[in-house]
Amino acid sequence: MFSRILSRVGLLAALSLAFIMAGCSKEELTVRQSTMDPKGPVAQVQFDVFMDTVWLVVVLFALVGGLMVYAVIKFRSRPGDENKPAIVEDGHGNPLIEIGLITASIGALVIIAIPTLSAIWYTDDVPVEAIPTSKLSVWYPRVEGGRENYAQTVEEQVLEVDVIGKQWWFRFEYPQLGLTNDAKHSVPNELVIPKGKAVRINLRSEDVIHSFWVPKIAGKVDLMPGRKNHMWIQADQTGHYYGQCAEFCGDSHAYMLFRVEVVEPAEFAKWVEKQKSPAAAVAVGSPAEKGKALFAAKSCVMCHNVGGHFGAGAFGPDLTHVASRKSLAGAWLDNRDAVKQRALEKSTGNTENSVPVDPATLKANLVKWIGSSGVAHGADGKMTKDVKPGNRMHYYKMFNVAGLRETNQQFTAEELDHLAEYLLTLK
Ligand code: HEC
Ligand SMILES: [Cu+2]
Repeated sequence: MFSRILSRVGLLAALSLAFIMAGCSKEELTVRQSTMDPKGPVAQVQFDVFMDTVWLVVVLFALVGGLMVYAVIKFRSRPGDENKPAIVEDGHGNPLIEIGLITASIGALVIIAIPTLSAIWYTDDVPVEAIPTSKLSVWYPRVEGGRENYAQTVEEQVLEVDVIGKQWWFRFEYPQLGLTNDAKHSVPNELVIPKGKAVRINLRSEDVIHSFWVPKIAGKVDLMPGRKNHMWIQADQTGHYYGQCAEFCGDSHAYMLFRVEVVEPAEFAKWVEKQKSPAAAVAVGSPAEKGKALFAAKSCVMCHNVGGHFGAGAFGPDLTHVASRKSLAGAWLDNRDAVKQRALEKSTGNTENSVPVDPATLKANLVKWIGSSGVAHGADGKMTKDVKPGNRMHYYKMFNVAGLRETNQQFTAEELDHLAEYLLTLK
């Protein structure tokens, strides 16, 4: 009887273990947001802390579980035990074992605390080791100096990025490079960084608490209203990485994603220049020209900046280069061909490989987004379903800005097409 139960328990344990291990297969490690697949030093340190803890806990589990199994088998009831008293008399215990166990528990906590605290310390700001004082930097001249000149060195050799959280999208600014919202050159939803370069991330929020998390590169630090937080990241392989707001922040929190595009340093320099270039002129008489007129007439211009065309808007994402980005609306809408993307990921076994923007998908996304964001009413007069519930485009439930509150815009299919055609020219 006993051995039958034991063998069943054993079978169940083996099956569960098989299921758990299936989740750790190499194939599954290539999922887009996996903390088990670190691609930079910060993610690596965080992963190491996790694994240190796992191994320690495995040892503890084996010890405690082993003792328990031993006791269960050794002291099980045997034939002839009937005459013994049912309840064994309590002893006083063994002070040596008690003190030993308390000391061992404290020891285990200390062992976990050492890598944990040093990892927290490491994540907090760019360490001296990550600053390439010995190498000629692509953007900044060589700076001598170790820890003494740390502050100055950081300023000159580390790329600074301000990350601003908004409901429900991220805005990225590069103050050293002149890419800021004030200068009308901010970058929504896609953080572009050069490979192998330490990047200091300054985190702020313009409304509620959000959190910055790119599982393969680093995470997570909160963006707090009225407070400046910071961390640093570095990515050692080029590619397209997937990030996510990791702190509940309202209706569309689940749709508040972002991307990190890691590129070669030379490509990064080109990208910076491109961000500063204004939008091209639209062809006279084209659908895009009609769309441009609608952009001014339908209040889009109040919230969105389009460099060289419209400069008043600062509240919504900068649209000057919207057609060059692989995602839209807090990276919730993907502008790539989903089938081709999946095929590429499968064939290369790497989710960081990316196909380029697909103009047809981008256009469909633009029409869908503009036509559903609290603005369009169907033929029956009912509001169409939001792509992102409660989003701050057009309807202002939260900020009562005169003239903007519930603008109740309506668009015909043709108008949506023209607006999309215009935005498609903003490469
Ligand atoms: C009241 C301010 C406001 C107005 C007016 C407005 N938008 Fe927006 N727009 C936003 C906000 C905020 C977002 C970001 C929404 C999100 O991702 O949650 C956004 C996002 C977008 C995006 C996606 C940008 C990206 O890179 O993710 C496009 C495209 C866009 N708006 C186009 C338009 C057009 C076209 C109009 C006019 C018909 C318009 N917007 C009017 C505030 C506004
Ligand atoms: Cu958020």
